[in-house]
Amino acid sequence: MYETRRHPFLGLQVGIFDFGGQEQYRKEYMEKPEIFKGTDVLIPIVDLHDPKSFSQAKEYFKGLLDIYRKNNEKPKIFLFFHKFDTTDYQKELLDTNVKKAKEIFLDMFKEYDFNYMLTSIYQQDELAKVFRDILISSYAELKTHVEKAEAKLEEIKAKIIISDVSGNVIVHNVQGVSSGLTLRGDLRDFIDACNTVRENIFMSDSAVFKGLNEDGKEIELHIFKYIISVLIMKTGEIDRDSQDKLNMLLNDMKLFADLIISAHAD
Ligand SMILES: Nc1nc2c(ncn2[C@@H]2O[C@H](COP(=O)(O)OP(=O)(O)OP(=O)(O)O)[C@@H](O)[C@H]2O)c(=O)[nH]1
Ligand SMILES: [Mg+2]
Repeated sequence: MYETRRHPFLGLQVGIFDFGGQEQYRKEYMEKPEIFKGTDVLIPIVDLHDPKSFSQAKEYFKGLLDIYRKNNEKPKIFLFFHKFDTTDYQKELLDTNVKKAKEIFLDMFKEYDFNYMLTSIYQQDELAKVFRDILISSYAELKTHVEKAEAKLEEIKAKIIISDVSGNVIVHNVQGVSSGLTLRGDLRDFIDACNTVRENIFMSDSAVFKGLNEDGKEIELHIFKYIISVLIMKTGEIDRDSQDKLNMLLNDMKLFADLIISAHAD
């Protein structure tokens, strides 16, 4: 009927429930409203390549909203207009379907904290950002910090990846470093190892780690408050301006980590 997974993100365990869309499954779990209790975020997904399913999808979503009404809960809703791509599908039809889908679905979530996005499995980087934004949507303050960091990264002449200690990428300026939401394996292992050293040997909340070779290649890892990691990769000295901006970024990320901790406490 549904699959569940846990995904660590910014120091929280996010529980993900993936509900099967087939009729027999829907029938079964819709009769058990308690399954939906405690939902923070609901992501209804519309298949843009299958306009014939739109009215059925609408009925399904209405049923879900009924359940939330009965449970007396109001999750945040992010509607995905999915398969927004032309893989085995015509551009003209896709455009028609987007228009039609918007007419059908956009007015049904008015009473909710609601957003929609056009998504595709072939746009992994976009999807990763969408999920990141959904996961931090409850914390308005965090969002401004992420946006600030995003802007600053463009101006610094070093490769930088900001992630949580589990390797969920928050922002970065390096091509090919992340596949979707998570950092590539070797760097993830590095962060994990440093984080263990931080905890077991340094016994402190924050720590800095460095590695370098004879060619002047350097890698620097800052861990802030056991949650945020900033990985910096440079080849040789970086200019003064970049270094200043980098220091500002590090300060801001330290604050960011503090904010996450106080948000968790709330
Ligand atoms: N073109 C395109 N195809 C996609 C996209 N996402 C998924 N698919 C394809 O759609 C088909 C169904 O994908 P699933 O992920 O199984 O769909 P689902 O809604 O989870 O199905 P149920 O769990 O049975 O409800 C697969 O063949 C996928 O490859 C997308 O963004 N674009
Ligand atoms: Mg599925």
